[in-house]
Amino acid sequence: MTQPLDEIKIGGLGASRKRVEDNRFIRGKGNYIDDILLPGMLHMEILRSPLAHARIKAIDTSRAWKIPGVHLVLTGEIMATRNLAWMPTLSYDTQAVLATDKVRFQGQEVACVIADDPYIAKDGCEAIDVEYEPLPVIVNPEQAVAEGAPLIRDDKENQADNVIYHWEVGDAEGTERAFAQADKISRLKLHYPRSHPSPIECCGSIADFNRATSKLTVYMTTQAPHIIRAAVALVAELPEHMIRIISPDIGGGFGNKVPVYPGYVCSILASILLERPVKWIEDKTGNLISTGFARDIYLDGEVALRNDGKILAVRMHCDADHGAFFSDAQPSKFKIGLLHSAFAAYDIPVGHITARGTYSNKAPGGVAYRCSFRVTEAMFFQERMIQAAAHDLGMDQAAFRRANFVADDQFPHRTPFGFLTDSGQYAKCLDVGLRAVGYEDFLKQQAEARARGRRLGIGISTMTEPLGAGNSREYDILGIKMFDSAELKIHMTGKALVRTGARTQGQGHETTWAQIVSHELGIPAEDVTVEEGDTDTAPFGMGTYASRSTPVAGAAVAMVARKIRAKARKLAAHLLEVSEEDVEWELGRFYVRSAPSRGVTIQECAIAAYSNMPDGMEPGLENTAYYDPPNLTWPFAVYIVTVEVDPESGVWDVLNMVAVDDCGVRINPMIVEGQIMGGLTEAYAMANMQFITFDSDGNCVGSNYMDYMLPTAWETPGFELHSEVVTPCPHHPIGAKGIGECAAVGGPAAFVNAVMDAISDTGVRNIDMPLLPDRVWEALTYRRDVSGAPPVRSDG
Ligand code: MCN
Ligand code: CUN
Repeated sequence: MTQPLDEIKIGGLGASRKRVEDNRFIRGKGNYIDDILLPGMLHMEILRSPLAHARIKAIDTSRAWKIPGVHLVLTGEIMATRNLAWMPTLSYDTQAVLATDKVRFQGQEVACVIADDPYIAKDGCEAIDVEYEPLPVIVNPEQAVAEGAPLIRDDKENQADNVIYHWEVGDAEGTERAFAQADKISRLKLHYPRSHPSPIECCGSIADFNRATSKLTVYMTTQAPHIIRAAVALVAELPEHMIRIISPDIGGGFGNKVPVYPGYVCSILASILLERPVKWIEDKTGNLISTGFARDIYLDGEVALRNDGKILAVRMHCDADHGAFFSDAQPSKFKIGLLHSAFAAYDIPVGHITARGTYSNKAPGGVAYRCSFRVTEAMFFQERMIQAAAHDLGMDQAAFRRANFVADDQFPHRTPFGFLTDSGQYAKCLDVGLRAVGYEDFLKQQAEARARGRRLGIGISTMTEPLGAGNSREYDILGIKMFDSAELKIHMTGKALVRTGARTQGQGHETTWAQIVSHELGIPAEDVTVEEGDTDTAPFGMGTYASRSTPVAGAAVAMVARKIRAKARKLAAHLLEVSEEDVEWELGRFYVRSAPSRGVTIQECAIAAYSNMPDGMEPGLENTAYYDPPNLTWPFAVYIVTVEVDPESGVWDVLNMVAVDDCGVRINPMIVEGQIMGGLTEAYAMANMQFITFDSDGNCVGSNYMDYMLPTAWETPGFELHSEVVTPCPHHPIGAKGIGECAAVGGPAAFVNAVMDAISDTGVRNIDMPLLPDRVWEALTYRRDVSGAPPVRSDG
């Protein structure tokens, strides 16, 4: 008898396998975009606008052209001759590639210089003379809709004001009726500030157009190479087989590398014009002031309550500031993304959400920074409103949540805003968290400390996130449905190559996809190579964002492995000289049901596929599977934070943080924990220190790492992670749900709620993030809410 394979030992499902990609990263052998050198390559730099809103009177490039080593100076005027001064956005708006008429935000791309090296190109930018006529500036929605506000998008026909859309969902009348019957109405107004993904590697591209073959190859920092290829094909009217997008190693994406940026487009046109490779590498300030930001959204929310703690209805109005162009890279038909996933974990009979999007003189963006398209805002609003409601009712915040959660036997559950959540054990997660943090004890300590003038606080946040966009009935990008595919080739030696259309940016796909193959076929994970990111070799896929890789591409990997197993079974029957019905499968091996010791391994089937196949069978052992997810996956988490606030300085310290994440079956528990740690770190940073805002002239405050801080291990508190709650996803082939963003989505409210709890006796209802010491101090000292909405004073 052969020993059954130990799945953990071969690196299958549940193995905390070390990340194979780290082997090259920690040796400095990664292949990032700036590592790539092509023969004859030129370098591009971008001239950006110093002003937030101004008419361009004249651009004089003559001095730049004269600099030795300058090959090309691109302006909007030249782009316009190719119909490329403007480009369409994924949200059906238009965005300037290089400004022609006006600049509409500080940092907007005005011209590009292509030269022998980046320094000459930079000198070239400085030699361009632009004459601006300043215009009044808008930095928030209130200013955008004010009487007499300057019209930002005067380039658009039929755009008479600065409003992009009005949107609503839910039942307005039913909500009204429920509010009329409420014992109490709890109201909260706040601003979720602009935040920035800020990956360590900035954006960049190398365009390489070959006149002889007419083929355009672009190396690009993109999370979604196939979508970029489709967009280039549509915009440049080039056939797809003449375009190759390669996304090399990516130094962090976090949503920043989903949108299409002017730099990409300009490097492509420059390469076509010059017939040489053109490299563009963005600098850190360029990244912070001009690329896709996140959030910047205002909430006016109300909860209708019964005295016994039951939530009767919720009502929310949200004002979203999108910046100068509506360029949200999100695939839903909903203008405000998945904001209406709010309250999905709570059993709420009725609700109504209205939203308004407006333009402002700020860089475009809004949806992306570790979020499933505004889920971060949705969960933040939800958990801040829940805490305020519990406080207003005088109820314990944990008990209030438990009383309103969707119960385990209520799934699939239809939310008042139309989502269908799939599964979960919400109360159990909460209980695990409360026990871990020592809830009852902490409440006692808090009361004792308060009596001695010390301010302790405890904050709870929960989140459920719709991950895995999305089923083809409801999601598309430019009409392209959101399925993904995986291709699996088993070599004759039994080693394998798997490719998907996702693109890892640090999440570890090279490690985890191999584990799925290992789980399905019993091939050791170390025998499976994973490739992603090259549209010439990878099968079609919609890319990596919204933690959709495991839900969609990962599912496709499982499905293609099953196709391979089905063929291998036929080979096994042939080798064992029995009929297929008599063949049984155990991990890595087929055997004869009546004689279990007679069997063949998957590796023996692989060689047979090339050397000894039954009559009539096509040789080879490879296949492709497309996966159209039936629903989104809905992970759940509870985050609990305890803090101490120093009333003298407003400084707050985290005493303890507990995280209970249920993302279904964990493929690689260590990688999942890494994702949660990273997300909590970012959540802490958003709540505590990341400050990027604007003064009344539209100057970006926070355009560098002195102001916009990245937390290091020094600032970051420790986190205690819990993995004991596992609710397998009912519709995913291996029961996995996404995890990549959960902690960043649910984390911020836990920190803010903790600080608010510590000062709950002051009557202060809200301090906007980041909870900088001066804001907390102001709230404590003057007993008033502190808004973080721009404009800020720029004189310090
Ligand atoms: N995983 C697992 N078991 C599960 C779920 C996931 O082992 N039940 C593993 C996956 O196999 C994968 C990783 O965890 O290796 C993340 O998987 P998933 O939740 O599917 O998320 P994606 O791979 O689609 O990653 C996207 C997500 C997003 S949208 C942002 S933003 C973000 C995030 O990932 N950006 C990141 N985490 C990041 N981590 C790093 N290091 N860098 C980024 O840019
Ligand atoms: Cu919203 S950031 Mo991730 O989806 O790439």
